[in-house]
Amino acid sequence: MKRFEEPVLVTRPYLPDLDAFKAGCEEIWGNRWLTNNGPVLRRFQGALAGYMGVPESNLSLFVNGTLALELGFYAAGLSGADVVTTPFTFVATSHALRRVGANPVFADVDPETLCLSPEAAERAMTPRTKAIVPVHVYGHPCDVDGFARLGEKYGVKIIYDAAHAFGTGLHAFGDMSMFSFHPTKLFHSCEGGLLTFRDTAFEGRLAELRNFAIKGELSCVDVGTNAKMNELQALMGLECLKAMDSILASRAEIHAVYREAFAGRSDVVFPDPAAFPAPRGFSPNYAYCPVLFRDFETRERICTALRERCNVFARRYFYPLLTDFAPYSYGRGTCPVAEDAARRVLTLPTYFGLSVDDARAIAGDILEML
Ligand code: T4K
Repeated sequence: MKRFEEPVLVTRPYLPDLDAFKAGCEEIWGNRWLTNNGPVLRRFQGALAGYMGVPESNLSLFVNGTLALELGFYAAGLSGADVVTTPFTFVATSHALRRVGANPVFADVDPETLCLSPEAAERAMTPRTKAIVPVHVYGHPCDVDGFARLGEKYGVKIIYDAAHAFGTGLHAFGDMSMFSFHPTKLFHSCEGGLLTFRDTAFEGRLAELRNFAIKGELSCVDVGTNAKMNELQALMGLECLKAMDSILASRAEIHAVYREAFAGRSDVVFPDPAAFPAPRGFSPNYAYCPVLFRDFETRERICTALRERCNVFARRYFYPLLTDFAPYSYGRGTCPVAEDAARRVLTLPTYFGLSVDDARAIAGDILEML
Protein backbone atom coordinates (compact mmCIF):
# COMPACT_ATOMS: atom_id res chain seq x y z
CA MET A 1 0.00 0.00 0.00
CA LYS A 2 1.33 3.40 -0.96
CA ARG A 3 1.05 6.35 1.43
CA PHE A 4 -1.50 8.04 -0.91
CA GLU A 5 -4.07 6.11 -2.92
CA GLU A 6 -4.37 8.88 -5.53
CA PRO A 7 -1.18 10.38 -6.97
CA VAL A 8 -0.11 13.61 -5.29
CA LEU A 9 1.25 15.86 -8.04
CA VAL A 10 3.73 18.67 -7.61
CA THR A 11 0.96 21.13 -8.43
CA ARG A 12 -2.72 21.33 -9.40
CA PRO A 13 -4.41 24.37 -10.88
CA TYR A 14 -6.77 26.47 -8.79
CA LEU A 15 -10.29 26.17 -10.24
CA PRO A 16 -12.78 28.98 -9.63
CA ASP A 17 -16.46 28.55 -8.79
CA LEU A 18 -18.04 26.83 -11.80
CA ASP A 19 -21.32 28.77 -11.61
CA ALA A 20 -19.47 32.09 -11.68
CA PHE A 21 -17.43 30.86 -14.64
CA LYS A 22 -20.62 29.74 -16.43
CA ALA A 23 -22.18 33.17 -15.86
CA GLY A 24 -19.10 34.72 -17.47
CA CYS A 25 -19.45 32.32 -20.41
CA GLU A 26 -23.05 33.46 -20.89
CA GLU A 27 -21.82 37.02 -21.22
CA ILE A 28 -19.22 35.93 -23.79
CA TRP A 29 -21.86 33.96 -25.73
CA GLY A 30 -24.04 37.06 -25.68
CA ASN A 31 -21.21 39.25 -26.97
CA ARG A 32 -20.19 36.85 -29.73
CA TRP A 33 -16.73 38.31 -29.27
CA LEU A 34 -14.07 35.69 -28.54
CA THR A 35 -10.66 37.31 -28.96
CA ASN A 36 -8.91 40.42 -30.41
CA ASN A 37 -9.03 42.79 -27.44
CA GLY A 38 -12.53 41.89 -26.25
CA PRO A 39 -14.44 43.40 -23.31
CA VAL A 40 -13.58 40.61 -20.84
CA LEU A 41 -9.90 40.96 -21.64
CA ARG A 42 -10.10 44.71 -21.04
CA ARG A 43 -11.82 44.08 -17.70
CA PHE A 44 -9.13 41.56 -16.74
CA GLN A 45 -6.45 44.11 -17.63
CA GLY A 46 -8.11 46.70 -15.38
CA ALA A 47 -8.42 44.21 -12.51
CA LEU A 48 -4.76 43.25 -12.83
CA ALA A 49 -3.69 46.88 -12.84
CA GLY A 50 -5.61 47.40 -9.59
CA TYR A 51 -4.25 44.24 -7.97
CA MET A 52 -0.64 44.85 -8.97
CA GLY A 53 -0.59 48.60 -8.46
CA VAL A 54 0.63 49.14 -12.04
CA PRO A 55 -1.17 51.57 -14.39
CA GLU A 56 -2.97 49.95 -17.30
CA SER A 57 -0.77 51.89 -19.68
CA ASN A 58 2.21 49.94 -18.30
CA LEU A 59 0.99 46.40 -18.80
CA SER A 60 0.07 44.12 -21.64
CA LEU A 61 -1.55 40.64 -21.82
CA PHE A 62 -0.51 37.73 -24.07
CA VAL A 63 -1.65 34.22 -24.89
CA ASN A 64 1.21 32.69 -22.85
CA GLY A 65 4.31 33.69 -20.95
CA THR A 66 6.81 32.48 -23.54
CA LEU A 67 5.39 34.68 -26.31
CA ALA A 68 5.16 37.58 -23.85
CA LEU A 69 8.90 37.21 -23.20
CA GLU A 70 9.68 36.81 -26.88
CA LEU A 71 7.81 39.95 -27.90
CA GLY A 72 9.21 41.88 -24.92
CA PHE A 73 12.75 40.98 -26.00
CA TYR A 74 11.98 41.86 -29.62
CA ALA A 75 10.41 45.19 -28.70
CA ALA A 76 13.43 45.98 -26.52
CA GLY A 77 15.65 45.58 -29.59
CA LEU A 78 17.63 42.57 -28.40
CA SER A 79 17.91 40.81 -31.77
CA GLY A 80 21.58 40.16 -32.50
CA ALA A 81 22.71 41.19 -28.99
CA ASP A 82 24.42 39.28 -26.18
CA VAL A 83 22.12 38.96 -23.17
CA VAL A 84 23.39 37.82 -19.77
CA THR A 85 21.01 35.41 -18.07
CA THR A 86 20.74 32.47 -15.68
CA PRO A 87 20.81 28.77 -16.57
CA PHE A 88 18.78 27.93 -13.42
CA THR A 89 15.33 28.39 -14.94
CA PHE A 90 12.82 26.80 -17.27
CA VAL A 91 14.00 26.55 -20.91
CA ALA A 92 11.49 29.20 -22.01
CA THR A 93 13.72 32.03 -20.70
CA SER A 94 16.57 31.27 -23.12
CA HIS A 95 14.32 29.93 -25.88
CA ALA A 96 12.58 33.31 -26.07
CA LEU A 97 15.96 35.05 -26.39
CA ARG A 98 17.17 32.71 -29.10
CA ARG A 99 13.92 32.94 -31.02
CA VAL A 100 14.43 36.70 -31.45
CA GLY A 101 18.05 36.16 -32.50
CA ALA A 102 19.66 37.19 -29.20
CA ASN A 103 22.56 35.22 -27.75
CA PRO A 104 22.12 34.06 -24.12
CA VAL A 105 25.38 34.31 -22.13
CA PHE A 106 25.12 32.34 -18.89
CA ALA A 107 26.23 33.63 -15.49
CA ASP A 108 26.01 31.93 -12.12
CA VAL A 109 23.40 32.25 -9.40
CA ASP A 110 23.44 33.35 -5.78
CA PRO A 111 23.82 30.24 -3.59
CA GLU A 112 20.99 31.28 -1.24
CA THR A 113 18.22 32.61 -3.51
CA LEU A 114 19.34 30.67 -6.62
CA CYS A 115 18.58 33.83 -8.64
CA LEU A 116 21.16 35.32 -11.04
CA SER A 117 23.98 37.04 -9.13
CA PRO A 118 24.65 40.66 -10.23
CA GLU A 119 28.39 40.17 -9.60
CA ALA A 120 28.49 37.08 -11.83
CA ALA A 121 26.34 38.87 -14.41
CA GLU A 122 28.76 41.81 -14.50
CA ARG A 123 31.72 39.48 -15.05
CA ALA A 124 29.89 37.80 -17.96
CA MET A 125 29.15 41.05 -19.81
CA THR A 126 30.70 41.64 -23.23
CA PRO A 127 30.86 44.76 -25.42
CA ARG A 128 27.83 43.34 -27.26
CA THR A 129 25.69 42.97 -24.11
CA LYS A 130 22.46 44.94 -24.45
CA ALA A 131 20.44 43.43 -21.61
CA ILE A 132 20.43 41.29 -18.47
CA VAL A 133 17.59 38.84 -17.90
CA PRO A 134 17.43 37.70 -14.27
CA VAL A 135 14.70 35.28 -13.11
CA HIS A 136 12.84 35.55 -9.77
CA VAL A 137 13.11 31.79 -9.62
CA TYR A 138 10.49 30.05 -7.41
CA GLY A 139 9.22 33.58 -6.58
CA HIS A 140 12.50 34.33 -4.74
CA PRO A 141 13.49 38.01 -5.00
CA CYS A 142 16.43 38.88 -7.25
CA ASP A 143 18.85 41.56 -6.08
CA VAL A 144 16.86 44.29 -7.86
CA ASP A 145 19.10 47.10 -6.51
CA GLY A 146 22.22 45.35 -7.76
CA PHE A 147 20.71 44.95 -11.23
CA ALA A 148 19.45 48.54 -11.28
CA ARG A 149 23.07 49.65 -10.64
CA LEU A 150 24.32 47.49 -13.53
CA GLY A 151 21.59 48.87 -15.79
CA GLU A 152 22.72 52.41 -15.07
CA LYS A 153 26.45 51.77 -15.13
CA TYR A 154 26.46 50.03 -18.52
CA GLY A 155 23.30 51.43 -20.11
CA VAL A 156 21.83 47.94 -20.55
CA LYS A 157 18.18 46.91 -20.17
CA ILE A 158 17.08 44.84 -17.18
CA ILE A 159 14.22 42.52 -18.10
CA TYR A 160 12.94 40.20 -15.38
CA ASP A 161 11.53 36.78 -16.09
CA ALA A 162 9.03 37.03 -13.23
CA ALA A 163 7.07 33.96 -14.42
CA HIS A 164 6.95 32.70 -10.81
CA ALA A 165 6.56 36.04 -9.05
CA PHE A 166 2.90 37.06 -9.42
CA GLY A 167 1.56 38.17 -6.05
CA THR A 168 4.99 38.91 -4.54
CA GLY A 169 4.91 42.66 -5.07
CA LEU A 170 7.86 42.30 -7.50
CA HIS A 171 5.52 43.66 -10.12
CA ALA A 172 7.32 46.57 -11.72
CA PHE A 173 11.10 46.37 -11.49
CA GLY A 174 13.67 46.98 -14.22
CA ASP A 175 12.58 47.90 -17.73
CA MET A 176 10.10 45.01 -18.01
CA SER A 177 8.86 41.99 -16.07
CA MET A 178 7.03 38.95 -17.43
CA PHE A 179 4.51 36.94 -15.38
CA SER A 180 3.28 33.52 -16.51
CA PHE A 181 -0.37 32.60 -16.04
CA HIS A 182 0.07 28.91 -16.88
CA PRO A 183 -2.08 26.50 -14.80
CA THR A 184 1.01 25.16 -13.02
CA LYS A 185 1.44 28.65 -11.52
CA LEU A 186 -0.33 29.76 -8.33
CA PHE A 187 -2.48 32.12 -10.42
CA HIS A 188 -3.52 31.36 -13.98
CA SER A 189 -5.74 32.11 -16.97
CA CYS A 190 -5.57 28.57 -18.48
CA GLU A 191 -2.55 29.83 -20.39
CA GLY A 192 -1.45 33.41 -20.35
CA GLY A 193 1.34 35.90 -19.88
CA LEU A 194 1.66 39.48 -18.74
CA LEU A 195 4.35 42.07 -19.35
CA THR A 196 4.72 45.11 -17.16
CA PHE A 197 7.05 47.85 -18.45
CA ARG A 198 8.38 51.21 -17.33
CA ASP A 199 8.20 52.98 -20.70
CA THR A 200 4.58 53.45 -21.82
CA ALA A 201 5.76 53.55 -25.45
CA PHE A 202 5.90 49.75 -25.24
CA GLU A 203 2.11 49.54 -24.87
CA GLY A 204 1.33 50.38 -28.50
CA ARG A 205 4.38 48.57 -29.83
CA LEU A 206 3.48 45.33 -28.03
CA ALA A 207 -0.19 45.58 -29.02
CA GLU A 208 0.97 45.84 -32.63
CA LEU A 209 3.45 42.94 -32.43
CA ARG A 210 1.03 40.50 -30.80
CA ASN A 211 -1.52 41.18 -33.58
CA PHE A 212 0.66 40.37 -36.64
CA ALA A 213 1.95 44.00 -36.67
CA ILE A 214 -0.93 44.86 -38.96
CA LYS A 215 -2.36 48.34 -38.78
CA GLY A 216 -5.92 48.47 -40.03
CA GLU A 217 -6.75 46.60 -43.21
CA LEU A 218 -4.13 48.08 -45.44
CA SER A 219 -0.78 48.07 -43.69
CA CYS A 220 1.65 45.77 -41.92
CA VAL A 221 4.60 47.50 -40.25
CA ASP A 222 6.80 44.67 -38.95
CA VAL A 223 7.11 40.89 -38.64
CA GLY A 224 4.58 40.41 -35.86
CA THR A 225 2.89 37.26 -34.64
CA ASN A 226 -0.38 36.10 -33.10
CA ALA A 227 0.02 36.24 -29.32
CA LYS A 228 -3.38 37.57 -28.24
CA MET A 229 -5.12 36.39 -25.09
CA ASN A 230 -8.72 35.30 -25.79
CA GLU A 231 -11.91 36.02 -23.86
CA LEU A 232 -12.18 32.60 -22.17
CA GLN A 233 -8.64 32.92 -20.85
CA ALA A 234 -9.40 36.41 -19.56
CA LEU A 235 -12.55 35.13 -17.84
CA MET A 236 -10.58 32.36 -16.10
CA GLY A 237 -8.03 34.96 -14.99
CA LEU A 238 -10.72 37.30 -13.66
CA GLU A 239 -12.36 34.53 -11.65
CA CYS A 240 -9.04 33.23 -10.25
CA LEU A 241 -7.97 36.75 -9.28
CA LYS A 242 -10.89 36.90 -6.84
CA ALA A 243 -9.28 34.07 -4.88
CA MET A 244 -5.72 35.45 -4.69
CA ASP A 245 -5.84 36.04 -0.93
CA SER A 246 -6.95 32.48 -0.18
CA ILE A 247 -4.49 31.02 -2.69
CA LEU A 248 -1.59 32.89 -1.09
CA ALA A 249 -2.73 32.01 2.44
CA SER A 250 -2.97 28.30 1.70
CA ARG A 251 0.49 28.22 0.12
CA ALA A 252 1.97 30.03 3.11
CA GLU A 253 0.45 27.40 5.38
CA ILE A 254 1.91 24.50 3.38
CA HIS A 255 5.33 26.18 3.21
CA ALA A 256 5.27 26.60 6.99
CA VAL A 257 4.58 22.88 7.47
CA TYR A 258 7.60 21.88 5.38
CA ARG A 259 9.74 24.61 6.96
CA GLU A 260 8.97 23.38 10.44
CA ALA A 261 9.60 19.77 9.49
CA PHE A 262 13.04 20.51 8.00
CA ALA A 263 14.11 23.11 10.60
CA GLY A 264 17.40 22.42 12.34
CA ARG A 265 18.44 19.63 9.94
CA SER A 266 22.00 19.80 8.70
CA ASP A 267 21.35 17.43 5.78
CA VAL A 268 18.55 19.44 4.14
CA VAL A 269 18.24 23.07 3.06
CA PHE A 270 14.72 24.44 2.76
CA PRO A 271 14.94 28.06 1.56
CA ASP A 272 12.71 30.60 3.26
CA PRO A 273 11.98 33.47 0.86
CA ALA A 274 10.72 35.58 3.78
CA ALA A 275 14.30 35.64 5.09
CA PHE A 276 15.92 36.86 1.84
CA PRO A 277 16.97 40.48 1.37
CA ALA A 278 14.20 42.02 -0.72
CA PRO A 279 12.88 45.40 -1.82
CA ARG A 280 10.17 47.11 0.21
CA GLY A 281 6.73 45.71 -0.56
CA PHE A 282 7.99 42.18 -1.23
CA SER A 283 5.89 39.45 0.26
CA PRO A 284 6.58 35.76 -0.49
CA ASN A 285 4.08 33.91 -2.68
CA TYR A 286 5.55 30.46 -1.95
CA ALA A 287 5.13 29.61 -5.61
CA TYR A 288 7.33 26.52 -5.20
CA CYS A 289 8.67 24.50 -2.27
CA PRO A 290 12.23 23.57 -3.29
CA VAL A 291 14.33 21.45 -0.94
CA LEU A 292 18.06 20.84 -1.45
CA PHE A 293 19.58 17.53 -0.37
CA ARG A 294 23.19 16.75 0.49
CA ASP A 295 24.06 15.30 -2.93
CA PHE A 296 22.73 14.05 -6.26
CA GLU A 297 22.40 10.42 -5.11
CA THR A 298 20.24 11.36 -2.10
CA ARG A 299 17.98 13.57 -4.26
CA GLU A 300 17.53 10.83 -6.85
CA ARG A 301 16.87 8.17 -4.21
CA ILE A 302 14.25 10.30 -2.47
CA CYS A 303 12.57 11.42 -5.70
CA THR A 304 12.19 7.76 -6.80
CA ALA A 305 11.09 6.50 -3.37
CA LEU A 306 8.45 9.24 -3.12
CA ARG A 307 6.98 8.07 -6.43
CA GLU A 308 7.23 4.34 -5.81
CA ARG A 309 6.41 4.10 -2.14
CA CYS A 310 4.21 7.15 -1.52
CA ASN A 311 2.60 7.98 -4.90
CA VAL A 312 4.06 11.50 -4.57
CA PHE A 313 5.26 13.12 -7.82
CA ALA A 314 7.71 15.78 -6.68
CA ARG A 315 9.63 17.36 -9.58
CA ARG A 316 13.30 18.22 -10.14
CA TYR A 317 12.78 21.85 -11.20
CA PHE A 318 15.32 22.88 -12.64
CA TYR A 319 17.22 19.76 -13.63
CA PRO A 320 18.76 19.23 -16.09
CA LEU A 321 20.23 22.70 -16.08
CA LEU A 322 19.71 24.69 -19.31
CA THR A 323 23.41 24.34 -20.10
CA ASP A 324 22.94 20.55 -20.15
CA PHE A 325 20.48 20.89 -23.05
CA ALA A 326 21.85 20.73 -26.61
CA PRO A 327 21.01 24.31 -27.70
CA TYR A 328 22.81 25.81 -24.66
CA SER A 329 25.61 23.29 -24.08
CA TYR A 330 28.18 25.98 -24.94
CA GLY A 331 27.59 27.26 -21.39
CA ARG A 332 28.30 23.91 -19.70
CA GLY A 333 30.79 24.15 -16.84
CA THR A 334 30.52 27.95 -16.51
CA CYS A 335 28.05 28.12 -13.60
CA PRO A 336 29.17 25.77 -10.79
CA VAL A 337 26.68 27.01 -8.17
CA ALA A 338 23.71 26.49 -10.51
CA GLU A 339 25.07 23.12 -11.64
CA ASP A 340 25.37 21.93 -8.05
CA ALA A 341 21.87 23.17 -7.08
CA ALA A 342 20.26 21.52 -10.12
CA ARG A 343 21.68 18.16 -9.01
CA ARG A 344 20.42 18.46 -5.44
CA VAL A 345 17.04 20.16 -5.68
CA LEU A 346 13.55 18.67 -5.52
CA THR A 347 10.37 20.76 -5.55
CA LEU A 348 7.70 19.35 -3.24
CA PRO A 349 3.93 19.35 -3.84
CA THR A 350 2.22 22.63 -3.04
CA TYR A 351 -1.10 23.94 -4.30
CA PHE A 352 -4.46 25.29 -3.17
CA GLY A 353 -6.32 22.21 -1.95
CA LEU A 354 -3.32 20.22 -0.68
CA SER A 355 -4.03 19.65 2.99
CA VAL A 356 -1.51 20.52 5.67
CA ASP A 357 -1.83 16.94 6.92
CA ASP A 358 -0.75 15.62 3.53
CA ALA A 359 2.18 18.07 3.43
CA ARG A 360 3.15 16.94 6.95
CA ALA A 361 2.99 13.28 5.86
CA ILE A 362 5.18 13.99 2.79
CA ALA A 363 7.77 15.81 4.92
CA GLY A 364 7.68 12.98 7.48
CA ASP A 365 8.27 10.37 4.78
CA ILE A 366 11.24 12.35 3.42
CA LEU A 367 12.79 12.63 6.89
CA GLU A 368 12.38 8.90 7.37
CA MET A 369 14.03 8.21 3.99
CA LEU A 370 16.97 10.40 4.95
N1 T4K B 1 9.91 31.38 -17.46
C1 T4K B 1 9.90 30.53 -16.42
C2 T4K B 1 10.88 30.75 -15.32
C3 T4K B 1 8.97 29.48 -16.37
O1 T4K B 1 8.97 28.63 -15.32
C4 T4K B 1 8.04 29.33 -17.42
C5 T4K B 1 7.09 28.24 -17.41
C6 T4K B 1 8.07 30.26 -18.48
C7 T4K B 1 9.03 31.28 -18.47
C8 T4K B 1 7.11 30.20 -19.63
O2 T4K B 1 5.80 30.56 -19.26
P1 T4K B 1 4.54 29.89 -20.07
O3 T4K B 1 4.81 30.05 -21.54
O4 T4K B 1 4.45 28.42 -19.67
O5 T4K B 1 3.39 30.71 -19.59
C9 T4K B 1 5.61 23.41 -16.63
C10 T4K B 1 4.84 24.47 -17.36
O6 T4K B 1 4.35 24.02 -18.62
C11 T4K B 1 5.56 25.75 -17.56
O7 T4K B 1 4.57 26.74 -17.72
C12 T4K B 1 6.41 26.13 -16.36
N2 T4K B 1 7.20 27.30 -16.57
C13 T4K B 1 7.33 24.98 -16.00
C14 T4K B 1 8.18 25.29 -14.80
O8 T4K B 1 6.53 23.86 -15.68
P2 T4K B 1 6.01 20.90 -17.12
O9 T4K B 1 6.44 20.19 -18.37
O10 T4K B 1 6.72 20.58 -15.88
O11 T4K B 1 4.42 20.73 -16.89
P3 T4K B 1 3.59 19.40 -16.64
O12 T4K B 1 2.61 19.24 -17.73
O13 T4K B 1 4.50 18.25 -16.35
O14 T4K B 1 2.77 19.79 -15.33
C15 T4K B 1 3.36 19.84 -14.04
C16 T4K B 1 2.41 19.20 -13.03
O15 T4K B 1 1.17 19.90 -12.99
C17 T4K B 1 2.06 17.77 -13.37
O16 T4K B 1 2.19 17.01 -12.19
C18 T4K B 1 0.60 17.80 -13.80
C19 T4K B 1 0.04 19.04 -13.15
N3 T4K B 1 -0.96 19.70 -13.98
C20 T4K B 1 -0.55 20.36 -15.11
C21 T4K B 1 -1.45 21.00 -15.91
C22 T4K B 1 -1.00 21.70 -17.17
C23 T4K B 1 -2.30 19.66 -13.63
O17 T4K B 1 -2.66 19.05 -12.62
N4 T4K B 1 -3.20 20.31 -14.42
C24 T4K B 1 -2.85 20.99 -15.55
O18 T4K B 1 -3.69 21.60 -16.22
O19 T4K B 1 6.14 22.44 -17.46
